[in-house]
Amino acid sequence: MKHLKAWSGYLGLVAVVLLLSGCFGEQNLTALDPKGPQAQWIFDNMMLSLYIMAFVTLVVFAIFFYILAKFRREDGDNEYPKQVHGSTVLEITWTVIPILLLLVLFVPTIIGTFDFAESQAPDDVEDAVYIDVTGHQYWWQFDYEEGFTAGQEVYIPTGERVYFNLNAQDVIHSFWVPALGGKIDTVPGIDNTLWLEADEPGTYMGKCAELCGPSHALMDFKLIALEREDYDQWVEDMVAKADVEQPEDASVQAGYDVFQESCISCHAVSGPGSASGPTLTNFGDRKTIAGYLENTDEQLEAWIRNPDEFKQGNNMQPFPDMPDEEMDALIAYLRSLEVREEGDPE
Ligand code: HEC
Ligand SMILES: [Cu+2]
Repeated sequence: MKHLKAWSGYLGLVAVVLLLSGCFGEQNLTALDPKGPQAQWIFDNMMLSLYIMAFVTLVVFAIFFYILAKFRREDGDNEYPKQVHGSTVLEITWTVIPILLLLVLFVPTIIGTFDFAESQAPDDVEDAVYIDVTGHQYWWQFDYEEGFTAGQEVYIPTGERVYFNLNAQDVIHSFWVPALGGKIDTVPGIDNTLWLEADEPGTYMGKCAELCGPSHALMDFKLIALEREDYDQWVEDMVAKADVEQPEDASVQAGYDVFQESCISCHAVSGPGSASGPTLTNFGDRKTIAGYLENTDEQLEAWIRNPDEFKQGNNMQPFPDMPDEEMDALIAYLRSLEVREEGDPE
């Protein structure tokens, strides 16, 4: 009975793990369900090493149990069997086999590692996308060649390699989109490079994968892959939006004034952006606030009044005493900062 209980406990644990891995799968936050060629490559090699390990384990255990059975002491065995010391054949065998197995893993690993760090598209590819990534405590900045900046959400076209040049402003972070490929550190003063490719349009979760301070675990971002023509449209809209200084819509003028007064020192809404806070050119399109809070008006107000409640140790100034009508105007203005329309492909 006791054993049965212990076993049902283990089974329960397995069920929970399976359930949890299910949730991760849905948010595209798993390396076990690859959505691009690089992630597929990593997955295949992981499986290869798993099969090799399983094979070695099986062989070793098979020999082990065979020997246990064969050399078991029988009734009447009162003497030591013949003792063997050293065997050149065996020594060579168990040295050569692991070398061969390691070579099988080594060669593709080296080829892949160099391929992933490729920083330039081949000459015959004309309109490859290059994006500069900067890690900050605790948010991500994405600078596009077209002269605009996005924060927290990076847009790429599907079906082609997109080249990232990665850096950090303060401490070491690590850029990781598990469903699309390998992670790479972003290091102040050092340029690291990585390309990623998404097979299908979709939203892929990203994480900071290097402990970088108290809110490290909340340093999430999203990679949004669009078909090439939708992506080109998005770039065009972002370029147009990044040129706008004054709001086009007079109803948000009051909020714009509050923003100019209190927020513009850290947050750009146009041009190539700033480095002290996320650029908000398309904040209205964000699925989340600060990478992880649902983007609702209530959450937005709570964030502006006390960001530290959500992300401990972050570098935004709190505005606990902002009058309600200023807050409402400000939120209306922030909502107007969008380039995507309802019905645009996700
Ligand atoms: C001292 C600089 C500073 C000031 C002033 C400031 N912010 Fe921030 N803000 C930040 C930083 C830094 C972050 C990123 C926080 C994080 O995620 O770690 C941020 C994040 C945000 C975000 C989330 C952005 C995103 O991409 O999801 C919003 C919205 C925001 N701020 C609004 C405002 C508003 C509105 C004001 C003015 C009332 C303001 N901020 C004033 C520095 C500032
Ligand atoms: Cu980080």
